[in-house]
Amino acid sequence: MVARALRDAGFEVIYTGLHQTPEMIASAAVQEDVDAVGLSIMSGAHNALFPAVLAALKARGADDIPVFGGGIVPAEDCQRLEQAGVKRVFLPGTPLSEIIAWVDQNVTAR
Ligand code: B12
Repeated sequence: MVARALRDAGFEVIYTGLHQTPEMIASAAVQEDVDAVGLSIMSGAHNALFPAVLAALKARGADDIPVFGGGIVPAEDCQRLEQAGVKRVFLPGTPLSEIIAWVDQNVTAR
């Protein structure tokens, strides 16, 4: 739904599908020369997976690609993830218009 909303708002979205490893995500991001990576994590593994994607991007010299996302994430973990370098984590109930406005204001062409 987030991918569709961003696409409808005019952004080019490459949706890589479910159950990707951090390495697969980082490789695709570098290969496609993206301006940002958006992750959706519903499994409770956000504290492991967000940092793993940041590390996989860094290993490819691509740590300038901003990472943001959302999912079932307790509010206290949001702050920790944002301190660890995730640009923004959106919680359930966030209006899609708020996500679109954030991307519009915070993601720029690299
Ligand atoms: C549809 C669905 C699925 C589909 C997803 C299909 C797809 N292509 O997206 C499938 C069947 C694949 C699935 C899988 C899983 N699911 Co599921 N799923 C749902 C369900 C019914 C709806 C989620 C949804 O799409 N909501 C609509 C969107 C727009 O809202 P949202 O999810 O709340 O997201 C908002 C924010 O979190 C944020 N956001 C979320 N993702 C992103 C990404 C970006 C880039 C941004 C910017 C923002 C953002 O913005 C959204 C708008 O407000 C929920 C129950 C529910 N009603 O929420 C369970 C639910 C999320 N699933 C759950 C679980 C456990 C799983 C699995 C772990 C199951 C498993 N064992 O494999 C996997 C995890 C998959 C993953 N990659 O994380 C649990 C999570 C429980 C928890 N962690 O506390 C839920 C809450 C069901 C439940 N009550 O148990 N699921």
